[in-house]
Amino acid sequence: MMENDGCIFCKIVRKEIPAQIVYEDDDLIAFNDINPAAPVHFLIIPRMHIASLMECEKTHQAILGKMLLLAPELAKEQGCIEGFRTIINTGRVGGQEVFHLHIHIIGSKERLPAMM
Ligand code: DGP
Repeated sequence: MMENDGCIFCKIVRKEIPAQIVYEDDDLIAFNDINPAAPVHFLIIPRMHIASLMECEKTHQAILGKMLLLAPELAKEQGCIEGFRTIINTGRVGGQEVFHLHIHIIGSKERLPAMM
């Protein structure tokens, strides 16, 4: 399914509701979580509506790889120099609240000690 009318993240993709977008390209969008759990907390989502990791198929291999590879790139840009957490909640039992596949990137804005 390409889009889902009632899906809040599809509405963000279509710019029908605002979000603090930190990255976008033809396939993916990343934006700050509305309810941040840490100083850095953003979500990477595919533009196409995929409900969750459980709905992913072989045809989604490239988009999944692209999402994962984008994570460290954006995390670094957002200030997570040394590391960050990634979370993909899957299904209601897995804590998923928004049924549009997303990766949480969570971390701190680090300040590395000045190099001697
Ligand atoms: P999950 O439990 O993995 O489905 O988490 C969904 C996350 O999405 C949750 O941390 C809050 C965030 N979220 C829900 N609605 C919105 C919204 O309208 N805008 C933004 N930016 N984030 C949202």
